[in-house]
Amino acid sequence: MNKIALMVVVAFSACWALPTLAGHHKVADILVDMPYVRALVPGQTMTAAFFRVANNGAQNCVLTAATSAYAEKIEFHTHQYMDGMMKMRPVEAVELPAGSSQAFKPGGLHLMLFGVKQGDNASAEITLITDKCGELSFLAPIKSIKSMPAEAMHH
Ligand SMILES: [Cu+2]
Repeated sequence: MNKIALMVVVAFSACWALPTLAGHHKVADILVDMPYVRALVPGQTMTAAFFRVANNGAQNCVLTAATSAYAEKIEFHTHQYMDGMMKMRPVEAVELPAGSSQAFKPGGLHLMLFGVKQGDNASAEITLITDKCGELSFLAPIKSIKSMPAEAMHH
């Protein structure tokens, strides 16, 4: 009788302890907002993805890589003026300190997708990999960008 009573007590205390443990081991919250992938231009195999990523956790994170079944390879890219021209440059990693956010946007930091196959996908699942804050997968709709008005106006 005594043994059974003791086991019940142990089982109960284990249950009570669980929520506390979960709270202590919580990883930083990484959130992605408004993601989209630029639709492939016919004849091309690379494109870019854009979104806003925020670190709402207490831990500083570094985005170290991105993967997707939609692309053979993904790199972080940024734009930089070189020799009077805007050029894209690969970046090894993107720092995401606690409480900060980063915009991946046209003309700035972006995800470069290589080896993309033409298809009728409506969206692409992308996974961001961090050093200490785990991985985050999100669905990015594929949007076609219409003709560029700024270019056309030069003629
Ligand atoms: Cu690029």
